Amino acid sequence: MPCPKLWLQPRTLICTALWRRVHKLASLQKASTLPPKKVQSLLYPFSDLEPYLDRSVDRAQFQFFHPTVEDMLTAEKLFYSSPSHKIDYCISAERMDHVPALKQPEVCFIGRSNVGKSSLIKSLFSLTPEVEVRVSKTPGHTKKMNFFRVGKSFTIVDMPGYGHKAPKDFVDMVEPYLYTRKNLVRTFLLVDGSVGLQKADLVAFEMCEEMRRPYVVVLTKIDKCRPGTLMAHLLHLQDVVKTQATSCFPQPFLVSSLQFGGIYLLRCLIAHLTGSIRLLDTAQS
Ligand SMILES: Nc1nc2c(ncn2[C@@H]2O[C@H](COP(=O)(O)OP(=O)(O)OP(=O)(O)O)[C@@H](O)[C@H]2O)c(=O)[nH]1
Ligand SMILES: [Mg+2]
Repeated sequence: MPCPKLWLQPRTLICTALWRRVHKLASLQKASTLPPKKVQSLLYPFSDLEPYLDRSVDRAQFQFFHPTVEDMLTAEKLFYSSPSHKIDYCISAERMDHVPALKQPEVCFIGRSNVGKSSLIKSLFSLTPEVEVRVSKTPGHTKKMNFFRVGKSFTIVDMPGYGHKAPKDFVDMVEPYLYTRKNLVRTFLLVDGSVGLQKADLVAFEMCEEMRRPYVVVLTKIDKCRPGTLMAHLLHLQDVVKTQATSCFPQPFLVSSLQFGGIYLLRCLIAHLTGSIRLLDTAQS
């Protein structure tokens, strides 16, 4: 416990406030001190679902990207801000002519309103809590395309959601970006893992397929439902990916932004896709 007197000093107060805001599971290094089973579940959330999967189903499709803990630790370093590697909010754009002219590789997060796009980005940036990513219970909260720079390594873009309470100009705003943004290396299409695929998600799949640009599906809110239910949603999604998608990475990623499940793996995937790290061996299990 800090000396009570120190609490009265403004600098210490600020530092304490920042320190407080860093979640204890934000860093893999800290998470690794938990019991092994918990660590496994946080690092590779699919491992929790395996017992619910029929023996005949090939596990490989859920684990193509399976980096080592060392790789994840290397990726994690990119998510710490420093004077030479500044992580910051850059700009909010409503139209393409407001979009910043950045050359570094970019990834964006799309999905239904309330699916957890901003929460996921907030969780990715949880090692740098001074970067403010706004989340809300109310659907339709994010109204513009919000750009966050991760040094010179890459940019992450938080998009407004589609579906319920989407901004009126959603299509005019997001589609041109997805079609024309040259440095966009991957789109992350988020689907609510606790409710499974909805009609609006299928429309988003179609849009991503029309674009013919590579995208990855992420199942969010995995903490919100039972493993059996999540498994059913995952298998339905896998079926759609296999039968209807050609530009989608065959492995869906599972995350809980509130409990940090899958966050370290996703940081590593982003670092890898943007060419920011070199993996030791992706084929390892
Ligand atoms: N239980 C749980 N709730 C989550 C998770 N991720 C997000 N939420 C909640 O879902 C709600 C919506 O989260 P946001 O991140 O604002 O969703 P969004 O997709 O950015 O929504 P829009 O900006 O409106 O499109 C908030 O109440 C979050 O706390 C998660 O992993 N688990
Ligand atoms: Mg949002």
